Amino acid sequence: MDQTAPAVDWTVARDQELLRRDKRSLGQNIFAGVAQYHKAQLAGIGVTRLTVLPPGQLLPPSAAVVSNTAWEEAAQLLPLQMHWQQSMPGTFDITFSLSADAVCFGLGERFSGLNIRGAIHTLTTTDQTRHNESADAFYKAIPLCIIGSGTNYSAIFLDSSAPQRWDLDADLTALGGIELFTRRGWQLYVLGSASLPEIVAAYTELTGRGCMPPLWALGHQQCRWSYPDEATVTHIALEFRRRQIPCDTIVLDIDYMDEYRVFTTSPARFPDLKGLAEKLRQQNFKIVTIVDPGVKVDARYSIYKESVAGKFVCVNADGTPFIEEVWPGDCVFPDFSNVATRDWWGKHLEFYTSNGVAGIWNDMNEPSFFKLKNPTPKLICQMPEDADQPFFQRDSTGTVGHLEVRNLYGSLMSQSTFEGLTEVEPNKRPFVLTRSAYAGVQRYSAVWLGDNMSWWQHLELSIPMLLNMGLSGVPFAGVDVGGFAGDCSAELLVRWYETGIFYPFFRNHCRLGDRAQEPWAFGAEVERHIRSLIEVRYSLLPYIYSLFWENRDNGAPLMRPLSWHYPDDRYAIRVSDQFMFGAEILVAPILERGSVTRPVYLPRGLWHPFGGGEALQGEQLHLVHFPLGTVPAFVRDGAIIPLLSSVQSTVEYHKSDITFRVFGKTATGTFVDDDGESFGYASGQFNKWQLSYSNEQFTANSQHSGFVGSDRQYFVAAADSVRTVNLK
Ligand code: MIG
Repeated sequence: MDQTAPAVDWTVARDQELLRRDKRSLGQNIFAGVAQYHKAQLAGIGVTRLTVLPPGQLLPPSAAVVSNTAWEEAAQLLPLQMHWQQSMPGTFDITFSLSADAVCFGLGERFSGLNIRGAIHTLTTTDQTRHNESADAFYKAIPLCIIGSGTNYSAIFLDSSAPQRWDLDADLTALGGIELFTRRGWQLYVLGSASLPEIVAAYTELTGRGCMPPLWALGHQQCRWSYPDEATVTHIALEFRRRQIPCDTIVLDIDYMDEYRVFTTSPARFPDLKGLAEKLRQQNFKIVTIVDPGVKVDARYSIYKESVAGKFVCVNADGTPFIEEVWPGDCVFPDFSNVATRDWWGKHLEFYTSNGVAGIWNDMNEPSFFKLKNPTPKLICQMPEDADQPFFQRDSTGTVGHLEVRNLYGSLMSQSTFEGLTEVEPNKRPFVLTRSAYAGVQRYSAVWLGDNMSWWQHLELSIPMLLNMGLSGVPFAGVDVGGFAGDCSAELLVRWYETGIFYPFFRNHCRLGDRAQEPWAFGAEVERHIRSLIEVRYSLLPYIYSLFWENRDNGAPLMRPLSWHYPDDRYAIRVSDQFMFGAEILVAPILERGSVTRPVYLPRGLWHPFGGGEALQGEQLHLVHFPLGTVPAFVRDGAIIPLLSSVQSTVEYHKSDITFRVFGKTATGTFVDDDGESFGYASGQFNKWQLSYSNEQFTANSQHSGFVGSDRQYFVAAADSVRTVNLK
């Protein structure tokens, strides 16, 4: 969108001399506060923690760290030959060594291949409208970087919500550096060394893991900016059913509101949201609505009046509400750093739940403004003093300049949303989706990677980008299937679905004014391919569900780099265009227009093409033929995959048959079952089986039983025969 000139210059102290600071000689250390060193064991690995408190500063509350491990004092030495100092009043510098063979993963949302080494990465939440190689700062700021190779990784987690600039050997000097622009206290954690799975387990123990997602949220979600009225929404839902294309959710973008006022609906176009939700419920559909942070300045609008009267909003230096423009026009912005604001906002979510809305989509929460540009991170060289901050927020330490806590805005909005939803419906797992996020967001929300384009390159990039999100602790992630902006093509849409059925978060979304891309938008042939791909997604739901279960246990993401499971494979660590979907499925999609073959690297072992056919031998490259509409995946020999029989939505899940498909002569697997929507599992209301197959015998060993409710038949499919089994 066209943004006018910034009213306030967000970059202060852009002294060109300082910008040219030599990384290798950082000048004088002016630090005069308190630094403490501690160590602990987390998930079985060693962690060192540094706490830095400038004079007169309290440690700001951490939005990320939830672990209350006992820390003991440690020597003043950090791993990785790390050094740190305060170079200016608003700047800290941290340097570390990067060995020649170390790769770097993580840092959340990066427009990059899997290895993010060799570049500068800016962490300041930004409504990044240009997703191209020049883009650096993105919507999310997750300061966790994993460094190493083989079975030997370390990770650096810099827990500070202030802007950070990570230099991962950009000048090829085998040095890493972090510039942290803050005047407040901060903590740095160094994890490892350990294997990649151990590092992620420890990091997610430190910053928490999500609850089980509601099953429906793992189904297909259909979105569009915007389905303009109730009739269109109903029509779209009925088209899915009429065409027998499985789908669980229709997502409402900003136009359902009354002039973009949050917590309202348009009287003309959405006069009866509750009735609409009920009509869709009868067709086994859920509704998710977008909720932006901006609250329209309007003296007759109760949310606005409450927000100002309750002092729940961000303020100017003189204490008056800070006002900026977004979709509704002039708006005030809830200060989610303030607990009282989070409670107030969370309570209002009852507006949605009481109207039958099943989940909340938080957008524009970097926060994004129409006039005021995002901080220009390239030019920041220290945190401005309070007097020069664009506006102010409040946390438990008192008033704080926005830039110090900006990176938390999206996460804290998600927290408020998650807590608000659980408050209203305590025994329902919330579904929250957010665009902006900080470390730890996985406890509250799923994420999508914002405004991608309907470009082949963005399909390709979705793989390493989502892999790095998963390694950064956030498993429930996806990108807009078909691409958000620009016109999608028939071929691209089918190829995108071939990959997208393996995104943990699986949603088709498209921008206002661009070519429609619902599954039927390109005619019968394309529709037939997409239908069968979405059917595969639904058949995989029991497997996908068990992967979320595993994530709860050990933090493992669903999408994993090959090296997660094959750490000694020196080729696997370099593969950026394939991924493991759990331990058993390897996905290698076609990512190029007009292409029907691609090289696929299979790690050691035997691999079965997902759609059937001769198994392929691993530890080599294969040229594989994937005609349009193929599931571009291989199953590891030795796996048992639970597959659901065909359904139109997850409402049918507990009544539909499950087939345990055995790949190979001896195989193992797991199957978990629960109600898919309550927190009953946390108090033992679930079933878990260890599955095995050998000598043509299938056994299901019950490891836990506590859920009664599925009314289905089970089958085993092995070596061309299918027979029923009983699960006890
Ligand atoms: O300024 O709500 O990333 O998914 O459709 C654009 C309209 C605001 C940006 C989101 C996109 C959404 C759109 N929003």
